Amino acid sequence: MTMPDAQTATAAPPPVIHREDYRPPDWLVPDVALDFALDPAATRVTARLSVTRSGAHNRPLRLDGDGLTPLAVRIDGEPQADAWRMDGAALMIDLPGDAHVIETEVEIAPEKNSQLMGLYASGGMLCTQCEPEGFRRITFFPDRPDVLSRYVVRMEADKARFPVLLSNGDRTDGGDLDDGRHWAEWRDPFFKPTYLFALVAADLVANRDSFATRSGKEVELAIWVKPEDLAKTEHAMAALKASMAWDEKAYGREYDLGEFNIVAVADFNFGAMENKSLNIFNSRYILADPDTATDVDYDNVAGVVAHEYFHNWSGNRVTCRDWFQLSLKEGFTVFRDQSFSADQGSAAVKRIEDVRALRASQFPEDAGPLAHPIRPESYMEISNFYTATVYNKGAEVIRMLHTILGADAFRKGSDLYFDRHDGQAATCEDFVTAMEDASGVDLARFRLWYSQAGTPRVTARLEHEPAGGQARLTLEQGVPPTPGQPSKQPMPIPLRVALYGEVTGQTFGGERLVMLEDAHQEILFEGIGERPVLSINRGFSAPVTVVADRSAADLAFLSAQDDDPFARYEAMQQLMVDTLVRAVALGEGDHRPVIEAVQETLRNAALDPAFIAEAVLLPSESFIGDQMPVVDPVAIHLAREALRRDLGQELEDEWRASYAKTHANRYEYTPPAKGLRRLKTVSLGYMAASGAPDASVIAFRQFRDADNMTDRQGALGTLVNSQWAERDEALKLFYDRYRGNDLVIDKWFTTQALSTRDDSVAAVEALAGHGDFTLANPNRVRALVGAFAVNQKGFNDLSGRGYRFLADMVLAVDKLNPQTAAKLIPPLGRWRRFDEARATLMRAELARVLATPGLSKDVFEQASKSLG
Ligand code: B3K
Ligand code: ZN
Repeated sequence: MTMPDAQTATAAPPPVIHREDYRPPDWLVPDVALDFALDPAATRVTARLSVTRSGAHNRPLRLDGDGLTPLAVRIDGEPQADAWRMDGAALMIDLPGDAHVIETEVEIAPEKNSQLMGLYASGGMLCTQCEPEGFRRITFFPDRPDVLSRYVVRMEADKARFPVLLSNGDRTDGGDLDDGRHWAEWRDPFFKPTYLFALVAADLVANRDSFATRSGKEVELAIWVKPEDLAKTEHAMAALKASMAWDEKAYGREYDLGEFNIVAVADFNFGAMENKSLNIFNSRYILADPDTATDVDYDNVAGVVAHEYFHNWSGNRVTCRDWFQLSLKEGFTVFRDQSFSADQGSAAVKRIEDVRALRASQFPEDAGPLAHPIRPESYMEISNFYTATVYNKGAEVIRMLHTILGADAFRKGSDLYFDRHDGQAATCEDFVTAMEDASGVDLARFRLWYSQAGTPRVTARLEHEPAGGQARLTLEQGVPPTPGQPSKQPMPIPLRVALYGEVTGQTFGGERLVMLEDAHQEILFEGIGERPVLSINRGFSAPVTVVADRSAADLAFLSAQDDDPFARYEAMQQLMVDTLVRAVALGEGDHRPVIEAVQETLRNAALDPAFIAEAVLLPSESFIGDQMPVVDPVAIHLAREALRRDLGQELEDEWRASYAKTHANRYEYTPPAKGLRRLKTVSLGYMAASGAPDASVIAFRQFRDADNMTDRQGALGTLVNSQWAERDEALKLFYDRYRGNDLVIDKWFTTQALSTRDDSVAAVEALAGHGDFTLANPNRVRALVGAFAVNQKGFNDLSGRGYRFLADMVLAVDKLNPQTAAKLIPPLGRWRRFDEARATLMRAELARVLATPGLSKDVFEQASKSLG
């Protein structure tokens, strides 16, 4: 007998599910009829499943359940007491024939559902979230994505409380009942897995519109919100119509039903959900008006609306065979939404933003204890794998396919994939095979991107032989070890490369695509008469770290000359990072090259202000930390602030000129106006950093006089980091103005949680006791706790208070909502990157979490893996 370990002393660790154990379903459910007698306190769900045996076997029918008690089980219409049994939470039924009709009845309590998975109540409405495994909290069913069914849904509810009754597909019937109740029937003709089921019962109003598809079909569109929010749905509606048109043009994908509904809810675990024809959204990704939403919010609304709409093909028409294939739909759909957004505005700025996000969330994941390939090999709780790796690195992998194959062959591949797998539950392998078949390009080694975790590190060295006019580019790659993968094979890495003549400023023969396939590779360039400067991984053609050892002068040259906007941005970032890493190591730094490069960029009238704003911003404290062997958050903060101050002081005239130039706008939501607003607040930040005596007045004036949230929040962010007298007044004015508007009050919490002042830990602790703080709403939890955990200075306070606060919050949230609690843990898992004192404190908090009885498997998995 083995002794129980620390975890099993309280409860057995959750079982680990392995990809290689996949087995096709024993039973299929081609048709299902659901009947809901809706009530927040007690909803009766009757399910009628036509089941068919798949293959020759005599295994029972297994219907997953979670917290359900069968009140009745009927087989082919006959009540049965003995033919079924429970296996844990699942219902097992032995069936004699190959096809039967199974009926079950259960009762659930949506208003008690704090996990927000399954059927739950939010702000007086009833709605569902089923992905990945929420359907089993509604009724007994084979709750796996490879069981595809046609649904008929009948629901009834109190008409006054729930006048709107929605489900997937088209509404086919409905009417009034006795006692003030009414009913509706919805039919979805498309086969779909359980995770795409949705139902909404609510008192909402709709912004209605329509869209004519390219084949001339008229689609009724509706965005359902609370009456007071109706005026904030125009942007989402415009984005929806633009997405529908874009998918026809870019991918040849047309919408396939007569209705498309979107419902906004205030309590939601994620951003949004692509349920077939009934998307359910976190309201923060639907509602936008100039007074309450920033430009970033507007962009996010459009991006998420597009993302969920695009899932209709990449996810719904072709779905995933099992959850290990999640990146099949998510990586591809993120790539599609990124491409859509790039087409709507500045493609260069969009690429910079996407790479910034990848580096902020995915690179640390790849370098830490939770690293996993985009197609994971195992999990305890699949909800923990809706990660930046599966989504954002997954999108980079699809982008690399696009780069390697070229746009035309990629499009042939996606057409083949959709045609071949329409109506099926497919795998990542199916996707790569379709790309391979359509293009004729051998992608055998490319598949390593699906199986190997870790960010590859590419070292590049350029040598010039002036006599022979040759340049030799030596490339080396290594993929760092990650949990469970101690050694790696070299990956095929597409690198867009150009060489610039130092004197002429011209490229030698433009750009070329170099495929780095081996651990070591040399590329010879001929006809290079003058000293070349290396521009590499242009457009961020591969999700790798490049170490190119370029001088400050070369980086400054590229930041001013490169004709690839991303490479230009990247050169500036590298110059800043090199300067700051050196300053942290030596305690002082030479700021001159950065100051001159920033000055040159600011003075370049040919550049888009949105690009300038991105280019002159210093890299984040966490990204600087990622470049160092041991992160020293205090030294990084001080070095970064010193550089900010010098930039502010040395270029004071430029910042003032740029502020003046960008200041006098009336609000409009267009790419140029957005760029000006961004540059305005960046300029304000540098004016504040310079210590100019009038900066507080200018910041407060921007805050007070703003005719839009971008300017107002931008100014508030500057004020909040300061010691100025205007700071508290601005926070109070902001709160008073927006009290009761949850999405804006979230910003009030976040702005304070991100403050770089010394008192931020204490402020955040106090905010957790504020009357508006609640653990029940995931947006609010993320606004305060999630934001604070990325505040490098405050969170890593040497007292350990930041770590303790986070662990306390994880434990408190876990009791209500395990999914949201588990997402808070990763910052504590970065302990290996810190000094001994901080690492010890972080480990102690992880250990305290793990020692707590009754943990969810979500939190158990993340905390145990993080502790290592
Ligand atoms: N597919 C959903 C994910 C919901 C998962 C919740 N744990 C959102 C999206 O990627 O579109
Ligand atoms: Zn998605």
